[in-house]
Amino acid sequence: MFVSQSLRHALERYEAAGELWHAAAEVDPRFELAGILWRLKRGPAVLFTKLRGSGGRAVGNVLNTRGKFAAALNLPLSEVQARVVHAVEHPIEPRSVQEAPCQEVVVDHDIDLLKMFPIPTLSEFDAGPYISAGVCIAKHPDTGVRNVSINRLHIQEPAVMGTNIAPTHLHTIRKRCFELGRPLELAFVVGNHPAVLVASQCLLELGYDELRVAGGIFGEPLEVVKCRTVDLEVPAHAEIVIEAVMHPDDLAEEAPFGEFPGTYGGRKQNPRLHVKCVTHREHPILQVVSAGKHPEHLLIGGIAREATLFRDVRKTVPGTQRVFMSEGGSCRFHAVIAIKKRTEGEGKSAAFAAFASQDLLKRAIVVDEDIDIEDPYEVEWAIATRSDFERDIFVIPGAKSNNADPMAVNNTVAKMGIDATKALDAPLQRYLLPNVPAQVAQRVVQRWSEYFPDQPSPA
Ligand SMILES: Cc1cc2nc3c(=O)[nH]c(=O)nc-3n(C[C@H](O)[C@H](O)[C@H](O)COP(=O)(O)O)c2cc1C
Ligand SMILES: [Mn+2]
Repeated sequence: MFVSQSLRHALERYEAAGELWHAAAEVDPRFELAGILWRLKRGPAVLFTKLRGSGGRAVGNVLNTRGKFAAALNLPLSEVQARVVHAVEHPIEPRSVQEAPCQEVVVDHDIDLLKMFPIPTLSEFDAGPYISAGVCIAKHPDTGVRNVSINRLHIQEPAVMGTNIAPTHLHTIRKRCFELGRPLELAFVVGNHPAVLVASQCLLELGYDELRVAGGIFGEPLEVVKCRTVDLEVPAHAEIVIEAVMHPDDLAEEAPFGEFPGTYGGRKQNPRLHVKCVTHREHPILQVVSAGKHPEHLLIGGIAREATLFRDVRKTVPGTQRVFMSEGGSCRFHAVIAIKKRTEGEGKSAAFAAFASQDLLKRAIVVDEDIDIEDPYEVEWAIATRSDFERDIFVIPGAKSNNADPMAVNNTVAKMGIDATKALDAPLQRYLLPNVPAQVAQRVVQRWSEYFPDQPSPA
């Protein structure tokens, strides 16, 4: 199965599935574009070709549903988690190419980002226009190993951007560069295949090049090309690459910005970036990830975080079947974990392993494999019928979190585990699900049109 590595290829697949709409009227990148993406928050991707101001093209809602990720990879939805877990465990080294679509056009003077691209303003109280889907490529100065993240970009001057760096690998890399007295070179890659976005969000150790996960997801090396003015390589099939440099003590006011927990991040003194060069495809498409609790931002991180969560919990509980991070928990704070329990206590072990795997995770519900973990009704039912609230719920106060959680104090927060697995020593009939015998249920389905000839069969 061949999946091309470009955003455009993913859009072609969406188009064929009726999952790409084209906005026919002129749209203002200031709020109006985001308003449309909010209204279609669980709907199709939208391509904007008539944008007020700079003109140019933009696309949003590329990864606002799990089904889109599956479609972009030509995979059934049920196989997506296993594919990303496999990619994390069997990453593939990128392959360098000499010529790349992302460098069809090279602009290294008179750069004015707002004139070049239809950069949107997303939320009412945002500090200004932001590039929200920029995949940030950096290199550790000691090891030369690449690091990949997504960092928002506030357009502050024609060729100056502000960004925000949480306590991530990028933060460590920046600090180390400045200790060595060197500027930090960065490339921001905008307009990526969904696999590259998901790879960028995998929680792996410092020194693990996340672009290798993109190769693992594709099943072949991701093609990369050398940047023109910085010593970095970037995905060759991207739409736009912004090559930039950061200097020590060069800070400016950045934010507010609508953030993923559905809160505004307050104004801060944050690093500035000086743009050296912009390269792009002909007629580039600016990718927009909606911010502030929109499912797209949540899912990009959620799909990636589920993969490493699954891997880590399975190390402790080998019977781990599946994990799910719900949008209600911002795809960061809450997880449901299905296990095939072998020994008593494994429900709690799974929750411990989950908390150890991810700082931001603060509620882990562990259920048996018969529960559909994506269905909140089923999960609630498991808690109601299989947990004793004195014995099976535990709270760990003051555990490690980080400041992306609006409830964190000194980067700590309380974590709650709920073991909603069946007791292994309980008599079997306690968990027997009342229903008609299986053969009768089957016969009812077969005879349905005899009972109700004029009615459609229920799903
Ligand atoms: C759409 C989107 C925007 C993000 N913006 C930021 C940001 O501005 N600053 C930040 O520190 N993390 C941001 N993140 C989260 C980081 O990209 C993520 O934590 C990443 O795994 C960090 O990688 P690293 O530890 O390898 O540097 C964003 C994530 C997404 C999906
Ligand atoms: Mn990293």
